[in-house]
Parts: sequence; C-alpha cells; structure tokens
Amino acid sequence: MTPADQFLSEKMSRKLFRHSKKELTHFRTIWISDLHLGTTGCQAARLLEFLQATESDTLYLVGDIIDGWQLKRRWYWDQVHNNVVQTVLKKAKKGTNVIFVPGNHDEAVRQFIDLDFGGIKVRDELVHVTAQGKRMLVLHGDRFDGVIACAKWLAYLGDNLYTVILKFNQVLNSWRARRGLPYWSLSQYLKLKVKNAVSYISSFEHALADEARQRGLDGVICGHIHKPEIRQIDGITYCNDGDWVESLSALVEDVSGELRLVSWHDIMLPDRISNTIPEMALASSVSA
Ligand SMILES: [Mn+2]
Repeated sequence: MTPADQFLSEKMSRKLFRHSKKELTHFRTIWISDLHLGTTGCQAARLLEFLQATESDTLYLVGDIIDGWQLKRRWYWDQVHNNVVQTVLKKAKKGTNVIFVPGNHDEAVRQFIDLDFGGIKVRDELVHVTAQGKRMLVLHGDRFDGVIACAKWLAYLGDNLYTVILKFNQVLNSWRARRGLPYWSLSQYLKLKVKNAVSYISSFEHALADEARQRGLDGVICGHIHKPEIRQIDGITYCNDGDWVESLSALVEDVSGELRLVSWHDIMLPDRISNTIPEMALASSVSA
C-alpha cells in the first residue's frame, strides 16, 4: 500500500463513520462502468467509498470492470481492489440485484453470459424499465466502435505525451531532412486524429441512440468511451455513466424514475462546491 493509498483508506474509514447505515444514499438503480480494476489507473479507493456510501435496488456493472487486457501484461492488484470486489459481492448477498454486462476489457467474462454466480447475473445486454416506464437498452457499447476505434485513445493524450511527441517530431524530421525527405508533421497528424476523436464520440453517441430507436426503446445506457453524459438525441435519451479512471461518475435513477449523473464528489463531499463532473480532458494544447 503506497502512502497515497494509506491516506485514502484512512480518509475512507472516517467517511464510513460519517455514512453510518441510515445515512446511505439510496437510489432505485445505479450504473457504473469502466472501473478498470487491475490497473493503476483505477481509482479504487474512491470507488470503494462510493460503493460503501450508496445503496440501490439494482446495481448494473456496465463493462470494463476488471481489466483483463492490462492484467495479462502487468499484474496490479492490491487490497483496495479486493475490497471493491468484496463490497459488490456483499451487496449481491444482501439483496441488491447485481447485473454484470461485460465490456471489451473483460471480454473473457462474455463466455459466462446468461449464467449467475455469487448472486451476480451476467448478461450481454438487457432492457431496464425505469419507475416512469421508460425502456432503456443497457450495454457496454464497444460493439459500436467501428473502424475509428483507435482514434479515441488519442483524445487522452496529455500535455506530457504531447511534449514527447513534439520532441520526437524534431528528431524524426531531422532524420528525414538528412535523407532529403520533406518535412512531415507528426503533431499535425495527431491533432487531426484528436479532431477525429471528437467526431468519434459524437458518432458513437448517435450510433447508440439509433440502436435504441431501431428497437423501439426510449433510450440507451452505456459506458466505454469514459465520457459521462445524459442528453436527448433526436428524441432518444442517451446516457453514459462515465468511468472510475478520470470522471469518477455513476448514472443513477431515483425512486421517481429520474435519471441523473452523480460524481464521487456529489456523494462524498456534497457540501463542497467542486462537484461538477469534469469534461473529458481533451488536452486543450493538443486540440487547439
Ligand atoms: Mn470498453
């Protein structure tokens, strides 16, 4: 456990004390996805706080829960990751209807579709009916990636990586110049890709809304692109529950059937102002 983890878990114990049983925030339904447990990117301590401070009749795990792709390359698993899994199992045991819709990073679980274990139902996709009678398609969303899938990762380029790319660009072009080749801007190329990433997000959202429309449903609930969102697309309600790497967000349905996004801040620090879900960091220096 790193000092940072230690700090978070101590903070968590204090929060748990504050969120004694009757203070649990109750929702009819909670959707979370893209936890990426098994990677250092997963904000497991905050996720655990969220899970322990909330309760729901139904909890949907909308894919990319355990990152099998990353775990194959590099094992990262600590006590907090264990606690997250145990907390979910305990919820299932205590009567929460837990439904796991696998994503592309936990596609190994897809062989268990339609099976139940430890009280958790594994389903490929399903229709959730809200308390207002709205019929919502629930699925991870990777099926709609299409050929432009890789472009989205460029949207996550941070400033540091951008700096590295600029340096690499210089080296590359001095090499090209020595060979009499014309200047070719890698950074220009990547900027174009990031613009494509923006249009990727938009086309992803439209593709999912279209799918719901074609099936005669009222809306769709998905994850995958790590961009929390609720919006109307041509009369279809598009919801994305975000992720637990950057946005620390969940989609929730209250008892009256209203859907909304909540962040870790909203639940754990409701008295603080900074409770807005951050826009996905489309590193301004890159996209500008
Ligand atoms: Mn995914």
